[in-house]
Amino acid sequence: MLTVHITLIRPPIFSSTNSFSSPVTPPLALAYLSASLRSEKFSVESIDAVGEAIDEVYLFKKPEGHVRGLSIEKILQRIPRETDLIGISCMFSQEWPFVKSLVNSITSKFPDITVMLGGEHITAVTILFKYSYMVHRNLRCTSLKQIASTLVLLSP
Ligand code: B12
Repeated sequence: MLTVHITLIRPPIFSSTNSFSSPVTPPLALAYLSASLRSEKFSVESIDAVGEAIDEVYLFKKPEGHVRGLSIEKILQRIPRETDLIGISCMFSQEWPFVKSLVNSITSKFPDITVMLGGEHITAVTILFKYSYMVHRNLRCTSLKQIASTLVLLSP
């Protein structure tokens, strides 16, 4: 049976240029999600964009803000070729414009890979996203396990 490979991404921290702090925290969501997915025998890789470039801060233009962590280009380089599904966490609403740019870059570079979003911003604005979690290829799934299992069923 096909082993579905999942890449989980915790995006960099996005904060206002006027902010005095940029709280660096461990990626708890990725830890929980990857442990749960691994227990179901899915193959999982995590990209913690904050932890992997904790001292890198750069200016993002639209909207203007400070980004702490890996650049979008470096995140793209870390996505393994064998990945079938990419899960991106968006915990804070102020991160959404940046995360949207990240999602657009990922879907342009990897048009065949299913991208799923989750986390508190996505859950909070279900009106915007239609389902608890948005998937760019119209697959109506509400959990990573559900979508990963769907990919297994769709495989030859
Ligand atoms: C701990 C916490 C903090 C900590 C650490 C945050 C962190 N980065 O880890 C600290 C104190 C630093 C903090 C700061 C802030 N916080 Co805070 N925080 C929380 C709190 C209490 C718990 C979050 C948590 O760790 N949960 C446990 C982890 C495991 O859950 P999780 O990350 O949500 O992930 C789960 C799901 O969301 C989902 N999931 C996550 N990602 C993905 C991805 C995919 C693909 C899928 C399928 C599922 C999925 O699965 C995970 C496992 O179940 C929440 C409220 C709450 N009860 O959740 C508020 C909360 C997230 N914080 C909030 C806010 C507003 C802030 C601040 C902006 C406050 C401020 N004015 O400064 C700052 C911003 C920090 C920043 N990075 O810029 C709001 C966010 C609202 C919003 N829509 O933006 C919340 C929701 C509280 C609230 N109701 O107001 N916070």
